[in-house]
Amino acid sequence: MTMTLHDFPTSGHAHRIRLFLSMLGVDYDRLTVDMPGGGHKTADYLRLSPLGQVPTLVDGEIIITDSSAALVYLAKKYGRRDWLPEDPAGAAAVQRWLSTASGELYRGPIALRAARRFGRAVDEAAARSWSKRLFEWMQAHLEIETWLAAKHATIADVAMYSYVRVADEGGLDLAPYPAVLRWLADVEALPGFEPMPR
Ligand SMILES: N[C@@H](CCC(=O)N[C@@H](CS)C(=O)NCC(=O)O)C(=O)O
Repeated sequence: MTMTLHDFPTSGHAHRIRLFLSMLGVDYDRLTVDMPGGGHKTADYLRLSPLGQVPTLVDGEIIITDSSAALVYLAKKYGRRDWLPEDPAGAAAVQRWLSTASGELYRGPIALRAARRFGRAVDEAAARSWSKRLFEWMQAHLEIETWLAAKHATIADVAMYSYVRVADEGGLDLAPYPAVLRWLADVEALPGFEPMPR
């Protein structure tokens, strides 16, 4: 049975999953949720996703309502240990960045983009401060390492890519972080890459 991704084009959370499915070469059906019309808060959609959030990945009986969880699921399902190492240190290194994708990335660049593009009420000073701390850390890490969590690309890179790529939509300039720009280009050169819509 073909998997279905409930998504929204400008959602970076949804893009993470589309990007990984494309890199894996896996076919799936795509259903656009009418978020501007409140389609993510209807009774039908809330039965799938109790928090009323996009994306949701449905694979038969299995329903996954979080982008990081979906990346883990797909890596495990398709047996891709290169994308999700199973040794203790390797798995922890990936998890470190999955947590960052739901934590500091969300509090910083994602919040600023949501404020500018979708009018979300945001503490801009706090979001700018989180963004600076995050990008300084990524810059220092990527000056030494090619990828975020291993000597090769992993789902950590997929999870972090989408919203870092469109950080400028939140008024953030990546020019002071050349190693981050180099890393973005390296993700874009991976087989099966699919761009984040603007
Ligand atoms: N933890 C979720 C967060 C998803 C998320 O925040 N989605 C946004 C759209 S990009 C959303 O549905 N916001 C509406 C809401 O939270 O009510 C994930 O990683 O997939």
